[in-house]
Amino acid sequence: MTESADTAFLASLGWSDFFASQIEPHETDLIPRRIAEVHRARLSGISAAGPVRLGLAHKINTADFAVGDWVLADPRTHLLIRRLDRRTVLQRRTEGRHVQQLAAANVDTLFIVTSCNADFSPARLERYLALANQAGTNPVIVLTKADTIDDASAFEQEARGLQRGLEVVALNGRSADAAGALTPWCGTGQTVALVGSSGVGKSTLVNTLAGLSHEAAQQTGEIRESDAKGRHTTTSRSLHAIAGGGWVIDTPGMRTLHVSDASDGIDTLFSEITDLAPLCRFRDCTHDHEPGCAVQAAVTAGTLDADRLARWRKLLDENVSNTPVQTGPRGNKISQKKKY
Ligand SMILES: Nc1nc2c(ncn2[C@@H]2O[C@H](COP(=O)(O)OP(=O)(O)O)[C@@H](O)[C@H]2O)c(=O)[nH]1
Ligand SMILES: [Mg+2]
Ligand SMILES: [Zn+2]
Repeated sequence: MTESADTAFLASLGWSDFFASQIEPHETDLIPRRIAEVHRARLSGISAAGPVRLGLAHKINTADFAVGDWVLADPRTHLLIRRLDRRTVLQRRTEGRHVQQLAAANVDTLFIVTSCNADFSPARLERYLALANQAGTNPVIVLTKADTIDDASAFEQEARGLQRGLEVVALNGRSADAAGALTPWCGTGQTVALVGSSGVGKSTLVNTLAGLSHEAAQQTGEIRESDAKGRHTTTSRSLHAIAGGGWVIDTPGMRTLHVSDASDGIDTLFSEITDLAPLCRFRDCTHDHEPGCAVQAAVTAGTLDADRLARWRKLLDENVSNTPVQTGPRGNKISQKKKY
């Protein structure tokens, strides 16, 4: 393969200057690979020729890698040399665990999927938004099953109010038009992931997106091998090609959500509240009972919904109680810190 074809292929996989600039002078002979599958004892990466199983040194723990990671490998032996820093990382802490579990890396857009029915819950959507913000990904709310109701606009409007500038799309995931509605986030080299409760239509959307380009779908390798013990590992996630050159990652473990390690993500989500804090009389105002509180004044004036304020407080409390004070170094989580 020529160098320019190789460069174009890498770009179609999401390679960018962010990753290229991490290559050290002594590493120019190595080749970049994007992790497509993570199993307990095996990692596979994508190459222009199809999927490749990466060689692992003894000290390597596959749990330290996420689908979507970029790594450098030896071009002859396929031995994995090192992982490149992540642009974004979706991870969660399972109750009682010390380390966070990785779900996906280098995801540009997180589709937060809910349906136009009783599944729609502002509090649940806010949890996913906090996670997306914390991961550094752009959240988009996808309202499925719009075909089952007369008018989805009330759901759309409520969803839009959950975060400043939030993008919201209502669609029928079973129709081919759904892929069209999602194209702004699914262009060449773009990576998306989906989260949401069971039954909202995530798999349907993945199929609609992936089904459009059969050739591209085969490039992901459709690896269906079993592990050494002859059974599929349930923790694996995978990268599927979608029409238009993008990629979609399944995140089966992110159906329910327990928020931790997300204080910056929560600040971004509730920026209309955090923006008011500097206007309160007391610097350490809890916006609960203090005189001269700008947040309480906004509730009284009707510009801030009291339920929204209550959900903010609840999510902050939950985040504090689930976040260990000492977090071990893990990955290189980049949070989009905003200063208010
Ligand atoms: N009418 C309608 N049904 C849908 C839509 N999206 C998904 N479904 C149906 O909802 C059910 C659950 O979908 P599935 O993709 O398995 O949900 P998942 O658990 O989130 O992966 C299936 O019967 C789908 O056919 C939609 O937009 N409209
Ligand atoms: Mg599913
Ligand atoms: Zn206050």
